[in-house]
Amino acid sequence: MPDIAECAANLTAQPEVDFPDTPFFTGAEAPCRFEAEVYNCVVRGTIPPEIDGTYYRCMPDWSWAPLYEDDVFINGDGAIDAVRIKDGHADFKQKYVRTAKFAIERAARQAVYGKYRNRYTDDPRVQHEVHSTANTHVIYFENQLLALKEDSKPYAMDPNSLETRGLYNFNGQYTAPTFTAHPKIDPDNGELITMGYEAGGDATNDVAYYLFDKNGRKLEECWFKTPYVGMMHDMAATKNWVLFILPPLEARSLDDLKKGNKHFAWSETQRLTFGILPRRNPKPEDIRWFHYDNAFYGHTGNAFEGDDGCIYLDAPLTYHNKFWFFPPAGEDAFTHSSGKPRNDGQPESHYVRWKFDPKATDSRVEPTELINLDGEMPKLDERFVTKQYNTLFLAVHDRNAKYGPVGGVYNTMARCNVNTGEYKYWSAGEHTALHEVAFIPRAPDAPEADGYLITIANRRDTSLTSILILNATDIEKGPIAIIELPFRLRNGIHGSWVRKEFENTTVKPALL
Ligand code: V55
Ligand code: FE
Repeated sequence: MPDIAECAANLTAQPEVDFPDTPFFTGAEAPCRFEAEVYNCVVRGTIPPEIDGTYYRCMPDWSWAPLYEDDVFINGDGAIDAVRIKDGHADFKQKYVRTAKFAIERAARQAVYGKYRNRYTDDPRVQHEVHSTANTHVIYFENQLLALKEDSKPYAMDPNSLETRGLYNFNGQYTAPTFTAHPKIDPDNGELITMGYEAGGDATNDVAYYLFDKNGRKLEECWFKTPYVGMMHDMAATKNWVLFILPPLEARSLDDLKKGNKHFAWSETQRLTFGILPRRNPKPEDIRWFHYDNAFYGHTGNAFEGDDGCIYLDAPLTYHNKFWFFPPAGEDAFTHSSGKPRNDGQPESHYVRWKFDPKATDSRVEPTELINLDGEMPKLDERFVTKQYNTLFLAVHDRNAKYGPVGGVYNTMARCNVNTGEYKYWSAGEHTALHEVAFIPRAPDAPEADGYLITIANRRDTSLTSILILNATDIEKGPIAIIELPFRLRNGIHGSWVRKEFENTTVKPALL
């Protein structure tokens, strides 16, 4: 008589939920597909009483088996986790963003949207302009959450209930169809510095830069053209400048998209390119381009202005295509060399500083190494965004770890001094994937990087997820509190810590 395991193995899942048998969809990355609420989670240790706020993060979580087996991790439906912490207790909530895609596919009871950012691969039932999965970052602005995906405008959500309120266009002031997942908020005046790329439509080299004041009133709008169409995933800002970054992940032509190709392909000839634009009163012709070699840029650490009038940009620099799942056109993602670390003795990546002199006559820039660590998902004390800073938190990959990265998995958190290159770290061990950290200041006026770190740990040994709180000044001791969830989450992308103050605000009604 066959036992339950044999019976299950012999029965095929219904087609709409028969997920591909690949690392993106199985084991620790099998879709969760639930919404959840856990009141008063099990907490080990002590959550410091001064921590009062909510940690939000985005997790791509497929509702339906993808129409194309080779679709990429970053095309899963966005689910938002919220961890409300108050008086040493933690309550957890998780909800899908009600995107147009989510609603249309629920009605169809199967995937009908096609490949990542390729509308020409959709089932004809889609018939919707907006393709956002809202799966990349969630920020707090104007008393609401904005769930972000760089191919669309934000989705606004209620910060308490996590209900989706709709697409948000800043009350008609934001007309570009796309919006970065990495806008910057100036800690001194609350301004939102943002942009959309491919803003003239798929595969166009138009970028729309916008500046909003803290109440969401538009201060600046400037459209300009880039030298090529790269995946402009992150950006940077200083007090007087905005920085745009083009890595050589090049968008395919409209014709290639219509043939069903992936949206991006790694170019082995395009150069990592940087553009600087005045933050205030910019004109399209003001943009100044700088370039380096063919290399990968993922996320910004920080940017600031020096006393010498130059602009500095700090970020990890990777010497191969970290987004190996977008190989050069016509090449195989799993085997092509551009997606693998080079073996010429150069580090895989390190944290570097770029210097841009607005008066320079030479457009070539060279990096200076700050921290000799191979890492990504840089985070800082966000009270120092746009300003000179000392401390960086970086997710790094412990070489002894058993599990390789699927969609960017790290298991170690480092606290780095960007001026000396020194670092301390804590490794969760080989069974655990750590999410990017968010920094929680100990008090509003605490010194830089004096506070706590919050992050999510996916344990492969127990198949359960925990939320970790570390003392940021004592990182190597590991978590001081562990919030245990009674289930497993998937790896997420980005998150935000939001102090308690939204609770007394009225929520704005004007949405698309
Ligand atoms: C990134 C993530 C995305 C995306 C483009 O981390 C770039 C980089 C989660 O979605 O669409
Ligand atoms: Fe990102």
